[in-house]
Amino acid sequence: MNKTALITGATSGIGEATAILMAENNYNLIITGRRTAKLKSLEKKLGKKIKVLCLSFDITKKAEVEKAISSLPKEWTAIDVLVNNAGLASGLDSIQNGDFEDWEKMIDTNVKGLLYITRLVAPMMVKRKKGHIVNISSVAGKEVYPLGNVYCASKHAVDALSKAMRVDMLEHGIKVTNIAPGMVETEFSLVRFHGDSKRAKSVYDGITPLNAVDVAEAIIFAVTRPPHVNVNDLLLMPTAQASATQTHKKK
Ligand code: NDP
Ligand code: 8X3
Repeated sequence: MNKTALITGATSGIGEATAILMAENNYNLIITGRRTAKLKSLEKKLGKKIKVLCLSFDITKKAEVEKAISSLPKEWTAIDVLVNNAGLASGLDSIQNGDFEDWEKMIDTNVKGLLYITRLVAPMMVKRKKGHIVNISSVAGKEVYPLGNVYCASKHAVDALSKAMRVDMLEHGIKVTNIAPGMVETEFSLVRFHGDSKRAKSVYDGITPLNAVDVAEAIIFAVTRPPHVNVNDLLLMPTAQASATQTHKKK
């Protein structure tokens, strides 16, 4: 029988690539994000091979998350894997000049949104005494970099929550994996720079960043280990990036 995965932020980048790879690995999928048209086109693409349920909601809105999860049809409540991927950076500025709206967006999405969905899905896993929660953190959850302050803080929170969830889930036999990628070329920089595509593209000038499939493959590796093996934490970097602050750019 196919397993079921719920992936947040499946409308682009890492989440979309993970949905495609999980479908290839015969998972039935609950795909989520705000852009309904993108969810529908992914459903059309994957629905020939596996079962797909689209849930369109804003993860920062607690009531929307509660409504979406509480209205899951019974056959979709046996969630084997939760991929907490939805997230974003908004802006890149010093602590003294940062924008409150950017800060709230990052904290509401990366920390509070991740908590809302986990709070609602984890009890279903506890009841079944099985499941796997995969949190997409970042190298920014391990180190800070100039002007990254609040984004880095939000990803440090994800890193801490992965550790905390692992402790709480221990007696229930539920796995928790933290995946921490370095630079990945997705819509991430476009969102960070509020739609400035030239600036977004320049982030990757002179280096070969990770792509979304590279990260999706790491997620597949983690969720396909045998029952007695858990990948606790995986830091995945482009070869041209040694740390949050050090990249080797070709001239
Ligand atoms: P993308 O911008 O391509 O994807 C982000 C996804 O998050 C989209 O599907 C988006 O869906 C969803 N999302 C954002 N805000 C909300 C919201 N309020 N409600 C619901 N869904 C939301 O970026 P990535 O694929 O790169 O990012 C995925 C994760 O990986 C993030 O957590 C990011 O922090 C992390 N990461 C990214 C790295 C990178 O360099 N790209 C490196 C390390 C970690 P929609 O807009 O449809 O709502
Ligand atoms: C995204 C990667 O280096 O911009 O988490 O923080 S980085």
